[in-house]
Amino acid sequence: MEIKSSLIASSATIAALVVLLSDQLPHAELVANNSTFLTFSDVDGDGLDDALEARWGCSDVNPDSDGDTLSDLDEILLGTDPLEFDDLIRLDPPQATMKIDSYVCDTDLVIQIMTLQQFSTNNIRFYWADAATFAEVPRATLMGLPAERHNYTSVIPGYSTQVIKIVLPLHKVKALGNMAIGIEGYTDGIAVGDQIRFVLIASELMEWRDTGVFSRYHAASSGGGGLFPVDPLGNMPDEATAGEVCVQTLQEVASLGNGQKLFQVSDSYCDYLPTAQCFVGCAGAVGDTLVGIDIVGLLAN
Ligand SMILES: [Ca+2]
Ligand SMILES: [Ca+2]
Ligand SMILES: [Ca+2]
Repeated sequence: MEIKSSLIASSATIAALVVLLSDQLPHAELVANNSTFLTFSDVDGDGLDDALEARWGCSDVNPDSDGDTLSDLDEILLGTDPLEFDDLIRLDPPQATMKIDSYVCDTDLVIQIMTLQQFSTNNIRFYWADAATFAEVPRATLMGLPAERHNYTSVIPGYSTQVIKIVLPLHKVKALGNMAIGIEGYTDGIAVGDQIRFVLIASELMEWRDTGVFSRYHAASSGGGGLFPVDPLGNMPDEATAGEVCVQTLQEVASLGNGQKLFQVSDSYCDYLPTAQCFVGCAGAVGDTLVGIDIVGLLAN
């Protein structure tokens, strides 16, 4: 894996951002005012940074890990398994899709927003919430963040993919404890959105998805998702077995209001993923409950 850095924001931009944020303290919790933009490299150029390739178990030197002509990024946006050969002819017609993922790089939390589109994606809005606060990050603040945008061709006729990366200071995100980051926007004129829920376990930031990254490890009926480390490099709590990752199936059991939902762990085990690590702490008891914040649900209401 390689890490790259580039200087994005000018000192004038930073000064403007600091002034802006002094008036809008809640958003300052999430906004970087550093001038560096540190992310993992995307060595094979498929739109997935090496840290995310590792999370999916994809090759970081092969843009199409399973050789079915769909790129690893295409597959994640389509919801197909990038490690299982798919027959392009038999695939369901693609839909406009927006997904968000994150990983830790040095002192940054890199937020990667990915879209599958025929024409364009616009009007992206960015939200965060903890147990007490629900806030939209003002567009001017968002535009001032260190960011990168790339477009990729897709093997799906008429479609392309777009990746936007934003960096946030990791320590600020951690300071919020259990929280969520959500995005919404319009892809080909269709409203799309996604969210990441974060949980702090033994001071390590964990990402928690109802479905998605680890869903291929679950039976379709389980509604499964996973709880897994955001940091791909280590400093993990309670590592039990190198080369494995904690997977939990979470069932929604109640709505607590204000965007908070109660989930129950209905299955919990360790499974293999390259470079991932298993946690004693999160291979916890089936029946445990967790409170999660549902930004997508809040926006839909
Ligand atoms: Ca890649
Ligand atoms: Ca790849
Ligand atoms: Ca493929």
